[in-house]
Amino acid sequence: MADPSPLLPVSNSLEPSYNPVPEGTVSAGCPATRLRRSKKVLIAVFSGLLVVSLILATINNNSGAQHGDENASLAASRETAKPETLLPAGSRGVSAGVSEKANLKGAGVKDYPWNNSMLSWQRTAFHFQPEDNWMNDPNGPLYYKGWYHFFYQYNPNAAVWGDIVWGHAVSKDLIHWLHLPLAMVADEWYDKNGVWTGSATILPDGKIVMLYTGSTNESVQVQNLAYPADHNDPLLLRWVKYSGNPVLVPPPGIGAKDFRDPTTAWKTSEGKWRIIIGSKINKTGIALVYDTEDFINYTLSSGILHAVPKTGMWECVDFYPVSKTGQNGLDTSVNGPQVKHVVKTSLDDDRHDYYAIGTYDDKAAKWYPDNPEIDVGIGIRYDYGIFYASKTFYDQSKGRRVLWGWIGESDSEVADVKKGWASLQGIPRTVVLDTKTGSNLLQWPVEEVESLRLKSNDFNNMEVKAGSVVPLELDGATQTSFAEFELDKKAIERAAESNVEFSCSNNGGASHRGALGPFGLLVLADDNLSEYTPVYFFVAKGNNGSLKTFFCTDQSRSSVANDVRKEIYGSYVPVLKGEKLLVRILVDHSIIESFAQGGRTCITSRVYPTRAIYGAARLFLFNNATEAGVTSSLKIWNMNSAFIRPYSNEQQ
Ligand code: DQQ
Repeated sequence: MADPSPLLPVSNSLEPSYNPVPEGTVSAGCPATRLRRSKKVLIAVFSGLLVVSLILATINNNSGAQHGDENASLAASRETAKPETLLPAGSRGVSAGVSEKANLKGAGVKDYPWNNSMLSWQRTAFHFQPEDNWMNDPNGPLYYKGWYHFFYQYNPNAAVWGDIVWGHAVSKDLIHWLHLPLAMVADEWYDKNGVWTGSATILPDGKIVMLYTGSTNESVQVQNLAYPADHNDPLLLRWVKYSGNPVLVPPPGIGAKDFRDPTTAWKTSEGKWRIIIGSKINKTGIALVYDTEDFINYTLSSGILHAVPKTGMWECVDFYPVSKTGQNGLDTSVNGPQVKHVVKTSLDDDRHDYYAIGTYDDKAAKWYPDNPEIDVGIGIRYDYGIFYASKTFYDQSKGRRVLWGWIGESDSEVADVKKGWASLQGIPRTVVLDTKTGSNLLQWPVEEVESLRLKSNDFNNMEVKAGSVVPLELDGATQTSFAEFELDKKAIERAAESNVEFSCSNNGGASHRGALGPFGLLVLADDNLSEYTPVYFFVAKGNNGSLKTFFCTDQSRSSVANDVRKEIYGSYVPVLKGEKLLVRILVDHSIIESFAQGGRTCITSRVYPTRAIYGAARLFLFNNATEAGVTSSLKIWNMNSAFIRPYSNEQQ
């Protein structure tokens, strides 16, 4: 057992509102303890009132935030098609204080007779997955002594959420992974009901501290400290939980199940460390701020970093600087006039990740959105498909900020259990500010994924007439492709005002025809087009001649199976003067990740075809516009598989 003593000097801690009951403790306690406690509870209640009133004051100040201007930004079409057949499973996660997979139960949905060959095809070739069972949020990603470390929420016992511990894997390049033993299991009263999400901070001396949420034996959400048992071990195999855990309990006024997912810490101008933790008060989502010098004792800041009414519980908050000028990533503590700060929240209520760009006031411990109309949780999303509980880290080896996101399943839980696994991680993405628009981020698959490229096929200036489908002759379905599209300029000029009210999810998908769209690619299609997933653009024209471009994915015909979700989603994508329409797509069996205009708008889908699989999966260009022809050039690569397997000593 490694040294469980504090990492850093100890000071007096603040009195919590929650008196933890370690397992085996008789809650009646001795009279002396009770007396001492009741005094402290009074103090806690008083300071609780203070904290709550400060928080409410901040919330009132923020309450002017409204939904975004439909015409002004990426947020223009916040779209979440909610198929009527979706009913929440409502059992394990909800009672523990987190949501879980929406499941296709009820409403007469019958299980499709999936066979082994179909289910085996769904497993991916170059996306990170554990060997089996359930995975959810990315946790504590970091780069240390030549290895990328990836921890993740993992159920070692089943392909559904529950019994959550920390899985662990390492990689030299973020693509090929070696599975290591579990990093942390639920073996203490303060994480008995789950070792939940957390983040890593690398201290100036190179040491690592990990803060994570524990769901206690009483399902109270507390924050715990852990650190590597041996900092000389590049694989960071053994983790020690601090003997004084928990280091934080829900403060007064905050629900016992509304206090989770600590961020990576950053330095304040006073030289302290600062973290934020997601929570809510009534329906207002908030990020609580704590300062610490030693990761053991914390001061709750006088208020909150930020709050947005009607957004509900904020899970997995993230906070980081982006450069206003360069394309490099920034370490979390960087501040100054050359940076903007991003706040991201994962909204428990709709299970999507929203971000906003704004200004951070270090002294006041506050953050203000550049545009309150597209504040966090009511504006722009990282991804308009399936993408949740994401987390960034600063990769000091390449000077970039890398984003990990959990990609859940959209099939039935019955099918997940049958195939023995559920969930993927998206290909890690670099994130930078889009300095051309200044109002959105650019997300792009890390360059290392390009090392998997095999044979490429080029198609130049393909004419795709209005109302046509053009097959692309390729072999092998696991692909990555770049495609650019140019609409016929004369047709654009000719077209009358069209589809000004367009939104991806409310316009009938790729089969709905407008003057200037939809056009794009049919991915994972079979020869007879009985199954296909369109990834496409749609251009709407205003009466003043202005064009507005949308980027969408339509899963309504992705599978003949009935027990999978078949949503149509997407959003507005900014297209600047002189830019062609560009899309990059990564197809890896049951996942399609699409990036429009260099990563301004991204969509990740999970699809479960029954026919368009293995050698039968094909790719088509399509143009379903009524007026405009399209010219398209494409570069398509077959992709190799990544090595993702258990670590063995020979690899050392
Ligand atoms: N998943 C974790 C929580 C987090 C949620 C539990 C988000 O810490 O809030 O598995 O998916």
